[in-house]
Amino acid sequence: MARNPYSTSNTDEAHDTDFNTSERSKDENLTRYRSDAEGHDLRTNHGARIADNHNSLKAGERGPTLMEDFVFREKLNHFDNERIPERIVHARGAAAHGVFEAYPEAEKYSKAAVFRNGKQTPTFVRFSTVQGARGSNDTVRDVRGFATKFYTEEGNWDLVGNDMPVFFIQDAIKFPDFVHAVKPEPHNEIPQGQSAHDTFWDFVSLMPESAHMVLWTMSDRAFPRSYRSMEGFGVHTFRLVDRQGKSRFVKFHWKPLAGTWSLIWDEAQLLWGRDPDFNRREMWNDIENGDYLEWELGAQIVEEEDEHKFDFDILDPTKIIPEEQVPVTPLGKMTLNRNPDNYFAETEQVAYNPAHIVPGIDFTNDPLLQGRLFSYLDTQMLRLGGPNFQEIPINQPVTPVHNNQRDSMHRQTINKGQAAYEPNSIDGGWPRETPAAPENGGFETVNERVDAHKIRARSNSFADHYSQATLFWNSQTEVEKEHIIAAYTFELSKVERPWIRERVIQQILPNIDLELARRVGENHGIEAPTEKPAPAEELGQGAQTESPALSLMARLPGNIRYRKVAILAANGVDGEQVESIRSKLSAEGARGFVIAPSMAPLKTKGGGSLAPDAMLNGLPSVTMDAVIVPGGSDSVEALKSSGLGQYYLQEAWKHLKVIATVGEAKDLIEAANVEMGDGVLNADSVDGFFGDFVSSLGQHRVWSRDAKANSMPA
Ligand code: HDE
Repeated sequence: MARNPYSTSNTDEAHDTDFNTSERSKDENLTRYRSDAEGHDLRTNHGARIADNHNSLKAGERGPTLMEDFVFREKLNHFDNERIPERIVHARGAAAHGVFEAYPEAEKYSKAAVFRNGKQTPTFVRFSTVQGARGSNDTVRDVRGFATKFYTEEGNWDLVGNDMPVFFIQDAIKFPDFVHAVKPEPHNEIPQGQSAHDTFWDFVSLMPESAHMVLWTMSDRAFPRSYRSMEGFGVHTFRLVDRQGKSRFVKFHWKPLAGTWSLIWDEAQLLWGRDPDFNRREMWNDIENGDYLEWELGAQIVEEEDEHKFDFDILDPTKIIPEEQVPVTPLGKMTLNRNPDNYFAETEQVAYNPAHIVPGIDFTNDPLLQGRLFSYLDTQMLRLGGPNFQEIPINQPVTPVHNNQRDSMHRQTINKGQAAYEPNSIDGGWPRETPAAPENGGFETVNERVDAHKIRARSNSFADHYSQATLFWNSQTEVEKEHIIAAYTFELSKVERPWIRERVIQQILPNIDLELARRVGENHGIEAPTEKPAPAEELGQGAQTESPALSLMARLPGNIRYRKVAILAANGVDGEQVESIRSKLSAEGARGFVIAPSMAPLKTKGGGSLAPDAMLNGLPSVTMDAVIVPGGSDSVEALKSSGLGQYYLQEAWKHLKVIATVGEAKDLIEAANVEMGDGVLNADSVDGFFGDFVSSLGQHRVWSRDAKANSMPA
């Protein structure tokens, strides 16, 4: 069993080496804290067995409860104190354990143990939304947090990133303003989990540096279909330091091996009601089913001497480095393969901090990153109740931890010895410093020369606020552009003050693209200017006008792995077809769910019995990626006469999903008033459509249907 990293047994060795750093090392470290009640007696917190957990101690059967009842008092007292403050941002999250395995290439750039060729490092990843409360919805229009704790053999490295590569502001001093503006408004705490309100648009329309990131959040990236289909980014420029001490600038990327696919807005909104836990539930179920989530970690690597060769400042967190200018070098692969045992103990109590780095990784002077280095520990003191939260099992490194930090609330470690200071000659001089080294060394900051005046100002190199927003806009497909126009239109429709809407349409959007401003303006009856109003330095002059990698469509997987497909069925369904559909789907790595009017076992056409997985309103079409309706005339008739059956197809059609029917199931399409063609398939056998079904679903949706989708009343 792995040792408790806080255990105090000193050795005379120069380095701590007696610890386990296998893939499972974090799991083994957690094992000692796991508690399983099976076979155990019910006891109080001080260990006394409880004889009656149903009745408090009273003065007579109908009398008052007695103060003396320690069993009652302790139980209520603990319950009354169960809650801790939720995160000020990123309150709603879901997490999973995994493992990161380094590729051979990685160790060329960093001496960190996590990047040693083939090295396996346990990880714990928490995905989150930003704006909403802990109990809000998963599929809101928002940024997603993508925070990874690597339990490396040299200490924890936290890569606390997002699913979008840029941020709203350039300097951390504006973070409280930004968060106050985006959070529910202070007078009535409305709206929850959304940016569609006055204070958000007021702030961002007064802060042109936010234009690029706001544009990302108006795209369909703002509601990922699954965590597994989401990119991740470290956002800031960091440094990797190799064994020779050479430092290079890097931007970290998580590339999902499943490709990138998102929800669309109407679907995302409906999911708030149909399944507010949509993303977390899917990740949980997929992991339980062995369908693990996988990403490649990559880095865009920039030699120090190339720092100034770009037409933007690489320290500006509102900028990307286009992948066409610096390609992403893969460094390793992460697989999320184990659900937490306990949400509170692990997902809620985990504390990420961008300041947690290890030798071989370093910061840059990005002013947003610099501010973050202060903020996380500070907020965690309040949230987790003092400085000893590093001892909470999920936060412990797999390395031993020895230093002279002592005491405070809830200290668990029993530090032996008398000398809680260094240097000392009483406890043999332990614990001792470790000099920096190519391997197993102490942390050494990159020896960057900083020679400057103290100044409270923004660098001129941060003045360009629009050229990359324009680059993003130009890189979207027509469908993506339409969705962005619809998003600005919708969001601004929720803004009550006309001058804020006007400011966005007349002073921000035209600087990104005149046509974007015109279209959104048209939908609001506000005239957009015909020339870009911002000063030349804010418009910038991005040398690159298009970056295909910025389109979600650039990484459509082409296959149907992990897709969830509804198989609509009622009594009389052709059972053989159901089985054939299911097995063909699973051969492609997708999953079929039999969805029926009720949960009663279905009688199939051939006289067999089939257990439904869910009811029509239990797994509605918004929770599925595609729909197949097998034949069997009684089944088709039953679905036709059900409002929910027809609605299933209408909604799926509206959301651009592939719909396939076998034989007489075509009647359901007609009854639902859904047009054939454009991803609505029919054949006499499952084989007859399955190839087309796979190629359409491999594109995630039937994009060619987008222009007419709004004609469907569903
Ligand atoms: Fe955070 N951020 N942040 N942030 N952030 C927090 O720390 C902060 C920023 C991110 O799953 C807080 O423990 C400042 C960028 C994630 O537990 C807090 C600034 C990026 C998470 C905080 C930023 C992030 C947080 C709240 C501007 C992407 C959730 C609770 C300088 C690169 C981690 C907590 C989890 C959480 C501060 C901007 C990512 C208040 C001051 C940029 C994924 O400390």
